[in-house]
Amino acid sequence: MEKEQIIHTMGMGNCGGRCLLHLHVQDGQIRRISTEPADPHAAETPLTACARGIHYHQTFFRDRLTTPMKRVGKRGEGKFVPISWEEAVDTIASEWVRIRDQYGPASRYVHYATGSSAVFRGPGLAKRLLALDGGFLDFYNSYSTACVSYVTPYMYGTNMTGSSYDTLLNAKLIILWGHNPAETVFDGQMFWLKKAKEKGIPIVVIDPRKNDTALKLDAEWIGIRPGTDAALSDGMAWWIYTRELYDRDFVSRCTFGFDREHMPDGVDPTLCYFDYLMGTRDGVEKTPAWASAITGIPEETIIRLAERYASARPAALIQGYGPQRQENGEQVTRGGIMLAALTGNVGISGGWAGGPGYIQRHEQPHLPRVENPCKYEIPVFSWSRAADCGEKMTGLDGVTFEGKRSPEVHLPGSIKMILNLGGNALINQHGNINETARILQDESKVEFIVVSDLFMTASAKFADILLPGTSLFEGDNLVTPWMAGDFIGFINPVCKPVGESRFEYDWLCEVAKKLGLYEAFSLGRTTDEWLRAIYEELRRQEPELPPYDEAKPNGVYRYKPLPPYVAFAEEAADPVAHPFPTESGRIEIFSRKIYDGTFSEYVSPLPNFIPGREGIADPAIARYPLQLIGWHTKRRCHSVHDKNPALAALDPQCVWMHPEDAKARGLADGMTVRVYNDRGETLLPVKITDRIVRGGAAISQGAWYAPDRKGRDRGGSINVLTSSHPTPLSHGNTQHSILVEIEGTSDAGL
Ligand SMILES: Nc1nc2c(c(=O)[nH]1)N[C@H]1C(S)=C(S)[C@@H](COP(=O)(O)OP(=O)(O)OC[C@H]3O[C@@H](n4cnc5c(=O)[nH]c(N)nc54)[C@H](O)[C@@H]3O)O[C@H]1N2
Ligand SMILES: Nc1nc2c(c(=O)[nH]1)N[C@H]1C(S)=C(S)[C@@H](COP(=O)(O)OP(=O)(O)OC[C@H]3O[C@@H](n4cnc5c(=O)[nH]c(N)nc54)[C@H](O)[C@@H]3O)O[C@H]1N2
Ligand SMILES: [Mo]
Repeated sequence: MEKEQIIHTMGMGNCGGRCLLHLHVQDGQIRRISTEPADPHAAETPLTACARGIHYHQTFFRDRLTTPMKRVGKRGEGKFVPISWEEAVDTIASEWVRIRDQYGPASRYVHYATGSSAVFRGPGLAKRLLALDGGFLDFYNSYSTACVSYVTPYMYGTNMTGSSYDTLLNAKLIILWGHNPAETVFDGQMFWLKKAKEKGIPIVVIDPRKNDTALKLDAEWIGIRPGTDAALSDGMAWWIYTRELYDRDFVSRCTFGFDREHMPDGVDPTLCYFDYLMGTRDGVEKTPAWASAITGIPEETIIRLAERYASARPAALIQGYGPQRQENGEQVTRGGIMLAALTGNVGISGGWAGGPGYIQRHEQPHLPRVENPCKYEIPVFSWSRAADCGEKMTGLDGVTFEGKRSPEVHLPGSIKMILNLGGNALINQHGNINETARILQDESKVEFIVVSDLFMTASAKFADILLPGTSLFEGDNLVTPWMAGDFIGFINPVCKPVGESRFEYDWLCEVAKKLGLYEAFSLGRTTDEWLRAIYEELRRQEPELPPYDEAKPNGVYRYKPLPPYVAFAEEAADPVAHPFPTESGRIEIFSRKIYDGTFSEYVSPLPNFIPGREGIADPAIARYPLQLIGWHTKRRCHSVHDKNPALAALDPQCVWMHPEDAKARGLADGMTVRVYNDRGETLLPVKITDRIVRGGAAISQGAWYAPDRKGRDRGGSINVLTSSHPTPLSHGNTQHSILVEIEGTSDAGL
């Protein structure tokens, strides 16, 4: 037996963080994975792997795709025969050109795919080649932060709203609002929250579920009805305003749209937020009692929360991205920012500005951009509509031309070719699986689909050409922090690609050769040469970085420690000398841009509560009385690791239900139930728990879609129940807004 060798590398999944992996390799195989210990006294966030990280080898080396294949059955049926790489490349190159010539560049689309979140990866490379070859239909938004990233610039003029996590130790109160970093990681935020807890800082969690973070931090849990968060922020604001607990000085110096004195010219001043709270126009005061009836939170709890938040200065109200994956998710984000501004918690250490919380203190490495000659973009969540009937889509559906969105913009046609490289959002991760499958099964719509993946996923089954990709253990790469962190990661492989699998760059180079674009595409570089060039470019901007060969074997380079950073510190201290990067130079509570805009559905210029399409005000609630939400579970990274038995045990797939709701339906814990609505159904065990609010239900997102012969999902895949309806302003995903009914079923067999 060979002596054990330890290879240092870093995770590159879209799992909310980055971890240092120590691969214990013997005889060419990973025997086990260890990680850097979490020193509770560390000055910087440790890059400690979670349960997923230390089980990666058990995910990535089983049931792999090993040869290129072409479809032989109907699309989606999953019938394939092996082909040579030569045939795969020939077919891709010829379809690529045929579709460009027949339908134009805007018919070619590279789908959102985050299986690899490394710097040098399939989707970015495919876009590079398409851009050199006439162009492609690009997308904006993500499945992660569509609403929050779209709408925060309306208020702050930027998405860079994050402070460094060490500042949380200066808070006097921390509110985690639809935020569950115990499972979602957020670059080690729990490390700082645990310190805050030890320091005695009170922590409150607002979530329809008493989530793992609430348990781990022994935090106070306030259960809220899904999709009603903006009513809670309105009710809190009413109390803070009418009891004069707000930061008058900050509001008058730094904000726009709270009061009549700070409203745009030519706009009726009674359209301001305080008048909305007082019901000047609609006769409804947005009192805590009003908010209580909507949110299901007792009135006294709302009042107490409002008082605590307004008086505990500084206080950090941190929203996760869960609540903004709701219908009108925009309003949740805006409500959070509004509260921070109302209480003067912006720009001070221990406060929190809200928004996506992006922070970047070092330059990031990236593939050099090639300009895309095709100037159309769609919001990513509407891709299935663009595949179905793209020619009907306009600016009102979010289509942009040269970055501008107006009702006159028309998408020239539908998507005809899809490249899905390292993603499962063709089926499993997109809204409304049954609808999407019907669209993709129709070969007269999308004519050609290429998928590169490691496994036979639900999306892979819809490929015309299915290619075996390589995992993080089979190639070099560079990796950036998921969101917050002052380091750069290096991926060091342990073995050659499994079977005939290939990294996307290798076969894209061959496609480029067929197109006569090899030189322009590759610049004659191998992957290793590209990584070195990208790193050297970064090193020019960040001279602190050591030479590549020196840093790489460590798996990480940590930049020298930086002092704590507070977003908007200068703006809040002196908004005249340092205006916020908005039109008014202030935090915009009232949005003139929205007020003047044209939309296909109602969009409010204020951060107020709007019930939303599939929610408490939907008449369908009579038939489907339960509000189902999803969450990102610790056992998976989206759909990845679903088949890893070691991780399955961490959180067996089930639907959470409140004891009263279960009792009313005669359900017992552990029994197989049918969760259904008009879009689909899934059969899975029920977990009866008072960790979820009454009237709510929850299924963790990401489980593998597994239809039985009758077309009913048996995998616990939440996306058979979700819709593809986008939010009104951002056109973001609404995958946490789902009305369902749940019933017992004796039909547990296949
Ligand atoms: N383990 C794990 N971690 C991950 C990922 C993963 O797949 N697995 N994915 C990563 C990625 S790409 C992303 S974008 C992030 C996602 O991060 P988030 O979007 O923040 O994660 P979610 O779990 O969807 O939602 C957070 C919490 O919001 C709650 N929630 C849902 N609806 C509502 C609502 O209407 N109101 C309120 N108040 N709360 C609500 C959920 O119960 C959940 O506890 O996570 C990252 N981290
Ligand atoms: N209902 C519901 N749906 C959701 C969400 C939700 O909260 N609720 N969350 C949304 C969010 S935030 C996100 S970010 C998306 C994520 O959507 P996706 O990016 O589609 O996420 P994954 O399921 O992780 O798909 C990654 C795929 O890449 C493959 N893969 C992994 N590593 C590699 C590699 O190195 N090379 C190649 N070629 N393939 C690889 C994996 O096998 C997997 O099939 O899902 C969204 N979908
Ligand atoms: Mo995400």
